[in-house]
Amino acid sequence: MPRRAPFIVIEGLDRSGKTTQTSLLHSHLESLKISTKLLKFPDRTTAIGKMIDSYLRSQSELDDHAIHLLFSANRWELAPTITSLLTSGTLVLCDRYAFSGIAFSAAKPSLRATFPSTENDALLWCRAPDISLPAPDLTIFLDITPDQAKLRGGYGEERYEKEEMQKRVREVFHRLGEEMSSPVDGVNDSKDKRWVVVDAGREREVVARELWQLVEPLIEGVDEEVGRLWE
Ligand code: FDM
Repeated sequence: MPRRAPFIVIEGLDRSGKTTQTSLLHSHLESLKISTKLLKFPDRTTAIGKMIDSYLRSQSELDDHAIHLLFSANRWELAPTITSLLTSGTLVLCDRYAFSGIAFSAAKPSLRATFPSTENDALLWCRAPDISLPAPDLTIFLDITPDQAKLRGGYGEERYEKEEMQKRVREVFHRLGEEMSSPVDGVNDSKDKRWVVVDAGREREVVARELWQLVEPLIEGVDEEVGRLWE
C-alpha cells in the first residue's frame, strides 16, 4: 500500500476559534508546500447544502430527523472526493464532520424524545447514517467552557447559537470523545490518537502551536488505507 495523505478534522463549539484555527493551520500547511484541501461541513454550496443553509438561517423548517439525514447526505456527497484526494496525496483538512452531526442532533430534546428508553438509542440513531464514511486519522476537538465562551462575546444569529444548546452539544461531544479514545481490547496504543481534546480557551498562538504539534507527525503520510467511520 503506497502512502496516502492524512485526513484531519477540526471540531469545536461556537466561540472556540475553530474557523480561525482551521484557517491558520491551512495557511501553515500551504506555506510548507503541502498539498492540502480545506473542506467545511455543512458544505452550503450543493443542492442539499442549500437546504441546510436555509434551515440554519431559520428561513425554512424541517423535522429534526430529516435535517439530521440531510447533514449526513451532505457528507456522503463529498465522501468519494475525500477518498480520492487522500489517495492521490492531498491532505484533507475539514472544519466539522460527522461528530458535529451527532452532537448537534443528539442535543435536541425533541430528538431525544423519540427514544424515551435510553439516551444511548438517540446517539446510535444519530450515528447510523454516518457509519462507513471516510474516517479521519486525527480529530481535534477545540473545547471551551460555556463561561469562557460567554467572555468571548455573544453567539451569532443562527439556529443553534444559544447557550443552553451549546451546553448540551458540549456534553455529547465529550461522550463521543470518550468513546473514540477508549482503548481497543484494553490496549492503549499511544499512536492511536484519533480524538484529541485541545483547550481552546487559551491564547490563539498557544492553541495554534498545540494543533501543529498534533498534525506535524502526520504530514509525511499514512501507510494504512483510508478507514471507515465506526466500522
Ligand atoms: N451542524 C453541523 C449540525 O447540526 N450537523 C452537522 O452535521 C454539521 C456538520 O450546523 F451550528 C451545525 C453546527 C453549527 C451549524 O456550522 C453550522 P458552522 O460551522 O457554524 O457553519
